[in-house]
Amino acid sequence: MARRWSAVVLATLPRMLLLVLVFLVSSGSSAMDIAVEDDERVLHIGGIFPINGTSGWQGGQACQPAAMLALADVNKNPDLLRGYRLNLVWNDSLCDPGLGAAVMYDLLYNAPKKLMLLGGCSIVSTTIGEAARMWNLIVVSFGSSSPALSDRKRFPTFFRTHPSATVHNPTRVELMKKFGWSRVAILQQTEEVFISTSEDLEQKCKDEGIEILTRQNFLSDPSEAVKNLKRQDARIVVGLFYVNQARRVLCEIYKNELYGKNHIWFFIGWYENGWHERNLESHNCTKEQMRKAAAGHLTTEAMMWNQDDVMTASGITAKQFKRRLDMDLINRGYDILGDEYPEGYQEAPLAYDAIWSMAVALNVTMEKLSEKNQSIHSFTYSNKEIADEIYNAMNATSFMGVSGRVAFGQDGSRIAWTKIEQLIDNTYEVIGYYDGQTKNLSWRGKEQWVGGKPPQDRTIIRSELKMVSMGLFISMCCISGLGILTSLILLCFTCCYKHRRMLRMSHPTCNNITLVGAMMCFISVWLLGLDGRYVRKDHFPYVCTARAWVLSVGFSLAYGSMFSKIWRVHRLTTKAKTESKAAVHVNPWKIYVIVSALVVVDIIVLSVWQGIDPMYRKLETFPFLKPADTDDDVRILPQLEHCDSNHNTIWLGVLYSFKGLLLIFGLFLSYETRSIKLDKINDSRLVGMSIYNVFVLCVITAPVTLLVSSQQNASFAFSSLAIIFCCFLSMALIFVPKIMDVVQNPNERVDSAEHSVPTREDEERYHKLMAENEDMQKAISEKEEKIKELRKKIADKRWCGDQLCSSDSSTRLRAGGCCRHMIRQDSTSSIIDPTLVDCIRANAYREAMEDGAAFIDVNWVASRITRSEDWVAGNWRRGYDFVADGQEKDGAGDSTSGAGGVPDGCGGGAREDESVNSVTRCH
Ligand code: ABU
Repeated sequence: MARRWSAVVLATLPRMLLLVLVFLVSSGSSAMDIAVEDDERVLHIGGIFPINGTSGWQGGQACQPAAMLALADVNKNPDLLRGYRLNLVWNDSLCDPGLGAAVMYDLLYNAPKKLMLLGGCSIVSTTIGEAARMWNLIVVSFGSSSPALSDRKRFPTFFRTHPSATVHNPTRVELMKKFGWSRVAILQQTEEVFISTSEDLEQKCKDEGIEILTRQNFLSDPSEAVKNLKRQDARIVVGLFYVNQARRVLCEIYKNELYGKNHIWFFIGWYENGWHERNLESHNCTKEQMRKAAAGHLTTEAMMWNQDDVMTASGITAKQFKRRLDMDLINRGYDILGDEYPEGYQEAPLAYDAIWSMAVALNVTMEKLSEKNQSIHSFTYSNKEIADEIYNAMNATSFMGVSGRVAFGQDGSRIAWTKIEQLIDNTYEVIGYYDGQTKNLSWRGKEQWVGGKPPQDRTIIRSELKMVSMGLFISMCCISGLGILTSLILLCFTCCYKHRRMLRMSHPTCNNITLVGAMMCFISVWLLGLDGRYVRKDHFPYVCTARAWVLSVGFSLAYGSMFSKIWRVHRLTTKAKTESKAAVHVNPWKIYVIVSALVVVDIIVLSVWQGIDPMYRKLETFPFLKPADTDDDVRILPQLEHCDSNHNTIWLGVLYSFKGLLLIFGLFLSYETRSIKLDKINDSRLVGMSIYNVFVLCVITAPVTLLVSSQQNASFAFSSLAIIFCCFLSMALIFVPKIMDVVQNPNERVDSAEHSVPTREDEERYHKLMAENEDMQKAISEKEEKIKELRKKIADKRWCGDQLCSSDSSTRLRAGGCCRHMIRQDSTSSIIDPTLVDCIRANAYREAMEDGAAFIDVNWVASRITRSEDWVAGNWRRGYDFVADGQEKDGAGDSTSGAGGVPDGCGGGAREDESVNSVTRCH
C-alpha cells in the first residue's frame, strides 16, 4: 500500500510540483523556470504583465488571470499541442519600460528556454518588441495600442491582439463630422503610444478638413497644458493619456472650467468604469467635482468582447469566459458584483486570445516541424528557421476568440470595430459603433448634451462693423447738401451779377471754380460717411477711390482758385515795384493755368496711385465684446473699415506734402498781401482770410483725424465739420460782401461796354488811358505848382472894392460863384482862404477826370485834398473865374455860369459883401 502510495505520489509529484510552481508564478515568482527546465513535454512562453505600477496601464490585473484561464483551456484541449503542456513564465513590469526590459532579460537568460513572449502595455512592448528580434522571438501583446508598434521594420516579430489606437481615430473623425466640429485640440501624455496616435489623428483630421487647433503635451503635470487649451478657446478636445494621468487632467478640467455645455472631451475607452471617482487621494478634486467635470464626455474603444454569443475556438462563449473570469477575480478579492473591476478587465479577452493564438501558432509550427522531422525543442534563440515557422504560423492565425475573430493584418495589428460611449448620469452608455473598414456608423441616438445641444467647436465670433451713427451721417449729409445748394445759388448769383463792378473786379470765373471745388468737397462728406451699412464690401474700394478723387480735386479747385488769386495779387504788387505801372495788369488766364496745374498734379498722382497700387478695404479689429444676450458661445468682434493700399503711406505722403506746401505757400502769400487792396482783384484780402482759415483747419484736422481714425464717429464728425466749415466760411468771406453790395445798391448802372469781357482792344485802350493818366498827373502837378504860385501872389493882393488888386495892379482876380465868397475880407489885410484853393484844386481834378483820367473820382480827390467826399462833390463843380494879367473869362461874376451850376446854399445869390460866416455855411 505504502509502495503504491509512494508510486502514486511519485507519479503525481511532477504534476503537483508543477501546480505549486504555477501557483508561485501566479504570485509573481519565476522559480518554476528551473523546475520545468528539463521537462521535455512542456513548452515555455514568457509573460510580462503590468500589474502593480502606479503609472501607465496596469491591465495585467485582469489580463494575467485571463491568460491563466486561457493557458488552462489550452492545456485542457486535446487538439492543441498534443502531448505537450504550455507553460507561462511571467513577471510584473509595472508598465515601466526599464523594468520591463529587466524582466525580459531575466526571462531570456534564465532557463527554461522561452519559445515566445507575451507583452502588456505599449511602453514596455516597444522595448521588448524592438529587442526580441535579437533572440528570434515572436512577441504577442494583449495590451499594446501604440500605433508605432505597427512598424514592421522596427518590430518585425511583433503581433498583438489589441487593436492599434489608430482604430479610434476614424471613429473620432466620423463623430467630428457628425456633429460639425471642424476645429479640435489634442491633449496628450508624452508617451510614444499617444504621440503616434495623435500624429495619425492629425493626419486623418487634415484629410477631412478638420483643423487641429493645438496639440498640448505633458509628461506628468497637465495643469499648464490644460490652461493653454483654455487660453486657445479649445472646445472639442481629444485626450490621450493613461488613466492615472486622466484623473489629473479631469481635475484640471474642473479647475479651469473646461466642461459643461461648451466643451466636449474624447477620452480613451479602456479606462474602467468609475475610473474618475477612484484613487483621488493625490488629487485636489473631490469625487463630486470629478463627476461634474467628467459628465457627458465621449469615449471610443475597440470592441474587445465578442458581441455574438457564439462558440469560440476554445469551446466557450464570450459570456462563459466572462463568468469564469469574474469568478476568478472575485476569488482574488475584486468586488465585481459591486461594479469594481481591476484594470485591464476590458482587455482580458485579448489576453485570453493572445495565449490561445500563441498556442495555435505553436501547434501549427510543431506540425510543420514534424513534417521536417524537427522538433520545437530544437528551438534556440539563434534558430531563425523555427522562429520563421512560428512567425508564419502567427501570421496565418485565424480563429474565433472571446474578443471576436482573431487575425493579424500586414502590420501585425487586430482589425476591429469601435464602440462609442458617453458618460451619462455617471455611467457609460453605448451610443454607437463604428466599423472602420466599411466606414459604417451605427448610431443609437442616445447621446445627451449638457446644454441640450452639441457644443460648438469654437466661440462663435460675430463680426460687427463699427458704423458711423445714422444721426450723425444724416446731419452731415444735410449740412453738406445745404452747402451744395448754397454753392449752386452762389453760382447763379455770380452769373446774374457778374457785370457789376464788384463782382467783375473779383474774377467771377475764379469764384465759380471755388464754388465747384466747394461742391466737390461737400460731396466728399457724403462719401466719407459711406460704410458697410450702405456699401457692399466688394464695392467699398470704389468708395475709397471716389473719396480720394473727389476730395483731392475739390480741394485743388476750391483752394487752388483762391491761392491763384492771392498769387496774382502778390505778383502784381511785386511787379509794380519793379516795372512800369502800365505793365501791371491782371491776366485771367494765368489764374486758370495755376488752378489747372494743381488739378493736373492731382490727376497724375491719383492715376498712378490707382494704376499701380489700387485701394482695397481693410478691416481694423478691436477686442472682443460680450453680447448683451449673455450667450457664452458668442463673442462680438468689432471691426472698422478703412481704405488702404499696399503703399498707402507713400501715396498719402505725396498728396499731403504737395497740398501742405501749397497751404504754407498760400499762407505766406496771404500774409504778404494782407494790406494790399487792388481794384483789379478787389476781394484779395477776404480770399487771404479764407486761406488762413483753410490752413488752420487743415493743420488741425489732418493729425486729429489720424489720431481718432479708430473712432468712426469722431473721425467722420471731425473731418466732415472741418470740410463743411472751410467751405462755408470761404464762401461767406468771398460772397457775402458781394451780396451785400447787390442788396444795398440794387440799381447800379451797368455800362454796356462793361458787360463785355475785356478784349485785346480794351487792353490796348486801357494801356493808352494809363499813359494819358500819367500825362494828366503831370499836368495836375504843374497846375498845382501854378496854384501854389498864385496863392503866393494873391497873398500879396489888396482888396479893392469888389476886386482884389495887385499892389502892382498887374494881376486882377475876380472870383465867381461860391468860390468868390471864399475870399476872406479883413479890414487890415486881404488873404486868400485855403478853402478857395481846395475848391480850385477840386475843380482842376474834375477837369482832369473829364479829360480822361479815369482813376480820378470823388473819393480820390477827397483823399488828395484832405476834404470829405461830400465837400468835394459839393464844390468841384462850382464856377470860378480866374483872371490874370488882365484876362477875363466869360461869365465872370455870373454865379450860374460855372460848369455844373451852383448848389443850394452856395448859389449865385451869395453876395460879395457877405460875411465870412455866410461863406462858411457854404462848406
Ligand atoms: N488598452 C490598453 C492599452 C494600453 C497601452 O497601449 O499601453
